Amino acid sequence: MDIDPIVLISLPVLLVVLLGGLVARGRSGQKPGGREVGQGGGTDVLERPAPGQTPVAADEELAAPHVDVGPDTLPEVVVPDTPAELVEPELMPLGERFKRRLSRTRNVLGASVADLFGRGITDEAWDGLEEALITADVGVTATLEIIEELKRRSREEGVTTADGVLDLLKQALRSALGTADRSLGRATDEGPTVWLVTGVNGTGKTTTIGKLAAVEQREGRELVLAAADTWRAAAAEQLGVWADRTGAHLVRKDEGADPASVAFESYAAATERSADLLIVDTAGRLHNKRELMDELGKVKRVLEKQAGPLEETLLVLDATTGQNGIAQARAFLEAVEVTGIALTKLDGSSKGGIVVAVQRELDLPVKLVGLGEDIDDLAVFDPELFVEGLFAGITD
Ligand SMILES: Nc1nc2c(ncn2[C@@H]2O[C@H](COP(=O)(O)OP(=O)(O)OP(=O)(O)O)[C@@H](O)[C@H]2O)c(=O)[nH]1
Ligand SMILES: [Mg+2]
Repeated sequence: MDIDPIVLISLPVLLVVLLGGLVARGRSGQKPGGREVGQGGGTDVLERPAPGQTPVAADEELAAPHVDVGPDTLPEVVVPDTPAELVEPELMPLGERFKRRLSRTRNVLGASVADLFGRGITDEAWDGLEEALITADVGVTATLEIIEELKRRSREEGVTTADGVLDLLKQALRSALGTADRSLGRATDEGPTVWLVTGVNGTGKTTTIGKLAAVEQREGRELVLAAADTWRAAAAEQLGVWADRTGAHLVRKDEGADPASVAFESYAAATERSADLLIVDTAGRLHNKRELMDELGKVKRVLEKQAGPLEETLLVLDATTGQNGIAQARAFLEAVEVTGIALTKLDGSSKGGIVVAVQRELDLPVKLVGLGEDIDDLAVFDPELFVEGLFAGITD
């Protein structure tokens, strides 16, 4: 085989250049993913440097928190002026989103109501409705109460059609959901609002934070996200992706660092930049793991020491886990005071009735619901629209 002499000469040169590049990369401490991270528990604040701010060495002690900033060391996470995804969002009206995303629960609940009462108000129809409500995870006690009320009212009001029963059912569900205040708390005095987000593994904490960040940034608030999930490096990376997507600032430490110290430093960073809002992500944990629950308590105490009572401690529950999720939530509430529930994955669940059970059994408002995996798939929970969505197309 003939080999061009020019190729023969240039190959070693190419090798030297490549090796040189790899050595330089190794020295800079850059991870293969391209993101620059601090060493030995150092914190990275992935953001543009504030005017006059100077980078601090990356290997200082936890006791002397530092802010590692600068586009020179972190070029790949420079925040764009207006992240593309936040430009002129064309959001589908909330009612329409509920309609589309609740189809699975609708198949269980709405459709069966129409079928059952199609041939009159019979005992079999009531039994069938009871079963459908329990299947949709409304909860046994709430179901029995709702059925009793519906029977009484339909007798008293002379209801004879499926549409009439559906009307009563909608009213019963609306009143079971109540009129709790579902707005997210905001700081009334100086300093950033702080929301702590917690829950068992995989419920959707990080995703919910990302979606929340998009909503808040669109409304013009300056945001800091804290990766107090230090169990896996990937957890901070995941939150970092959301920070990039939404233009929020990220505070993170290396894997294994103390989550409470991330929380501490994130509040300091948020205060320093006069941010409006700090959202703290935590590692998923099982309620029966005492030391992890203690760790969560510590994160909260550290934040409260700096910020006073937190405006929100949100417990994220996965709607697809149904009644199990409620049992887990109860144990959580014993360990840490919670102000509201974010119920995720309603889109993928046929157990949408869990909203009723959660509120009733935990005595906490469902404030947010997750309706999908995308950036805009988060909604402030609205009982009216939820109930309408549940029965859309079933009755008029
Ligand atoms: N369909 C659907 N999927 C969701 C929703 N919210 C989150 N997910 C998905 O659920 C999975 C877990 O989400 P994460 O945000 O990583 O959950 P997490 O609670 O932070 O998980 P850990 O940090 O490991 O405890 C991901 O695949 C998300 O895309 C939702 O509202 N609907
Ligand atoms: Mg997470």
